[in-house]
Amino acid sequence: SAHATGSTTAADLVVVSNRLPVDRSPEDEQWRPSPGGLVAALEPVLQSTGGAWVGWPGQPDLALDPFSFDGMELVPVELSAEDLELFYEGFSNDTIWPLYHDVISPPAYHRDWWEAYVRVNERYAHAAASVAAENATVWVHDYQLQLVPRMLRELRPDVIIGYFHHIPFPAYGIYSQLPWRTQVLEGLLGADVIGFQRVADAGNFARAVRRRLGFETKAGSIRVPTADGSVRTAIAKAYPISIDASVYDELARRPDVQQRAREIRESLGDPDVVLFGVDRLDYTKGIGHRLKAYGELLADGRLDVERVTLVQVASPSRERVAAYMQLRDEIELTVGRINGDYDTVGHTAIRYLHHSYPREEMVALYLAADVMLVTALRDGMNLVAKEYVASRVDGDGVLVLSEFTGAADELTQAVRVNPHDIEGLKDAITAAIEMPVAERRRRMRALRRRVRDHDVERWSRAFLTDLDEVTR
Ligand code: GDG
Repeated sequence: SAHATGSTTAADLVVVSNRLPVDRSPEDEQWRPSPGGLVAALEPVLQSTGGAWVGWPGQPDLALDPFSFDGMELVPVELSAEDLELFYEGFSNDTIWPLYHDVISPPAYHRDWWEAYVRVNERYAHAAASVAAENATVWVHDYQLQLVPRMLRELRPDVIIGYFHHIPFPAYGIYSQLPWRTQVLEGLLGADVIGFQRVADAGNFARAVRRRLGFETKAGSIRVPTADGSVRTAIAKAYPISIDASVYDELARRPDVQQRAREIRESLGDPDVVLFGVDRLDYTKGIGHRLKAYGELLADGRLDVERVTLVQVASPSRERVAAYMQLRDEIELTVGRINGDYDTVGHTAIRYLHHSYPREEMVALYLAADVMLVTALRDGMNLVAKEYVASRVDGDGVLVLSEFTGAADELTQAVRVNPHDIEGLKDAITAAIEMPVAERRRRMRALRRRVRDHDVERWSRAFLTDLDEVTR
């Protein structure tokens, strides 16, 4: 029941993110909601407040007027092919992304990328300023838009501004590489509330502000001097994001989804143990480390392909960025070698899938997986870990979880790993496979309680409540 009609109104709540929460189908040109936790959490709030969402509609050089969709006002920001190359693929995904994930891949610093980042952030700030009502609340999302809070404050000193950072914020020793480190901090400090995934990220940010700008920070409050010579307070605090757990719970209880989970196991040759990994094909996710550990377990004879299969979904991501092309080549070479060495005619070591799947299929895969492998080298949160837990309505299944994810702060009953320690990772995988059923169930019960009680609705409420308490 999604109707798109042209309109413009002033909104009391405005969400700003790189992408609008809709996709236009190339076949029938109709807008459809893009599934995701953020949309699920914010859509009801926006609908009840008559809110607006500012973002890129997903196609280059598409000039569109604001339109209503599903009870929200959508405000498209136009990005040219050049903007996408310099601002999105360049500065966002080849400078900030690797730098903020502890330089797993070397960040590239290019002045023309930075100039595009400034120019495009200005465009988002103007779009938000144009749609926000008097004294509205504006909630800006993520690393592509770090300059928007300050730009927006200059354009619209009346609005309350929140910013949520979905990825890690690195230690100062790493952050300080950024040639524009001062401007980015000043950009973020335009917000009244600056939210992070983990307590450690908020701490890293506050330290960077102290070291770089010399502002006083105390227990998450930052004293920011203003142009008129007074001082205002910005809050830097952790709000760990989550998922709409009930959606996964309901899907996992559907008979057709459970039937599909059984079919998946059958089509894999009915192995005793299914190991599962699903990630965007990204160098932060530790897919190579996971494959190395698994390959060695097969080589050592500790695992046998007649008994065990690894299913790895690697969804296509950022395919025009060189580091991602190189990663894909590396991963596919490794998968080919392992399969060539260990496959039998009837059984495969790794079922590798470079595809994106509908959510039903994802949940069926979660249900089919005895052991879920999340081995990220650095990850803001990692929602896959939470989705696996929420999908295990049978109370079984083991989560192996990297300590370098935000999720590890919360999901303490997972089997914790340091993915850099290949021996430790191998031991964790075998421990997960051999874990007695009583222990599996005890751990899963605690994990499920955590995810159910801390869902995405609670996350957005916590953030918006803190924003509500800001006074101008
Ligand atoms: C960033 C931060 C933070 C993946 N493949 C398919 C598919 N997915 C879905 C997963 C999950 C989402 O994509 C991935 O979320 P993650 O949290 O695991 O990782 P990032 O994409 O890197 O997200 C991260 C997050 O923002 C939120 O703040 O947790 O740390 O890096 O929902 O299920 N979904 C479908 N088909 C696929 O093939 N349907």
